[in-house]
Amino acid sequence: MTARAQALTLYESLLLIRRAEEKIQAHYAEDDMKTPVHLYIGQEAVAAGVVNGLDPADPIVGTYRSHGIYLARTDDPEGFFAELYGRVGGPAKGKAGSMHMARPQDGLFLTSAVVATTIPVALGLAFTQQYRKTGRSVAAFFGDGAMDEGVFWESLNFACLKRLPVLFVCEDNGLAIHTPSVARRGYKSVADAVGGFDCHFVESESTDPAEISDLTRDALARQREDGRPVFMRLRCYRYVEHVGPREDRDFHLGYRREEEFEYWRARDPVRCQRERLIKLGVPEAEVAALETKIDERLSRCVAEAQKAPFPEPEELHRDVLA
Ligand SMILES: Cc1ncc(C[n+]2csc(CCOP(=O)(O)OP(=O)(O)O)c2C)c(N)n1
Ligand SMILES: [Mg+2]
Repeated sequence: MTARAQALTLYESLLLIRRAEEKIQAHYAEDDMKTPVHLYIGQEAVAAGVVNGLDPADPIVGTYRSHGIYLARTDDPEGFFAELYGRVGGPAKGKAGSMHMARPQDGLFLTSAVVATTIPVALGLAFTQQYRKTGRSVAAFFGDGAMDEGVFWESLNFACLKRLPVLFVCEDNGLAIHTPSVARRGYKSVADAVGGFDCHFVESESTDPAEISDLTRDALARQREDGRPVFMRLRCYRYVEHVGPREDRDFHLGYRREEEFEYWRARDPVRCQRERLIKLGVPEAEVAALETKIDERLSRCVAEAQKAPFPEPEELHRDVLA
């Protein structure tokens, strides 16, 4: 793929995530989306970059803040909005909502509201890849808050011990709800703490999805060479409140400072990628046409979801494993 085509693909991926979430912000107050929403606005380069760097067949697990990986992996905003509106066309037939978006046929196996719980599941998926010699690696996305859970460290330990093909992707926005990481960590640095384990360690605060994609690809190549798992600490910043659609920033709560937001917003992934396209010589009209295409597609997704049927009452007990 040429640099130009790659830049366009990544811009489309970033913009689909950003604009889909802006649609949520625009419609949430109508109270038809019966689901909590943990928006990803500001962090898009992580999902777009890592998913681009993975092989499309590499399995993925994520958290309740997984709109980005869902859209980047599936390119299915139709199902995405159906799920948010609780309609049958959603990947879980409208029974999961925002926090449990998954589409196993695209390799997105599981996301969950319970912090860190999908990480050991990623190890199970990775063991399957190792046992069946598929050559695939499993990406486990989680927030920095998941590193406060014992199961994270057990999983890292076991993956290193057994050389499981896992890519630990820590989406480090420095916050767990309203608690900054400095108030939660008893270790000096993530690099030191994770550096003691027998894995590859990658750290970045890039908001350039191409750079993150390259880091992912390189790390996977090293992992496939010697079998050691990879830990990627990808710094990022969430622009809006922890949960909910409100556009106004929550600096008045006092748990984070506006200067941090300004620092990150100066490197906003979507705006910077647009600037890169123009520098690469993509005509303004071509970029604008792409933006219109995405906006129109998303408007259709919302309109279709709003009038789609709800699941039948019998569905309540279907797909339930307990
Ligand atoms: C096991 C568990 N403990 C506590 C919570 C409550 N909780 C919800 S979100 C959250 C913070 C997680 O922060 P992080 O993992 O950094 O993800 P982010 O919201 O920053 O993406 C917590 C503690 C939970 N959902 N699950
Ligand atoms: Mg966090």
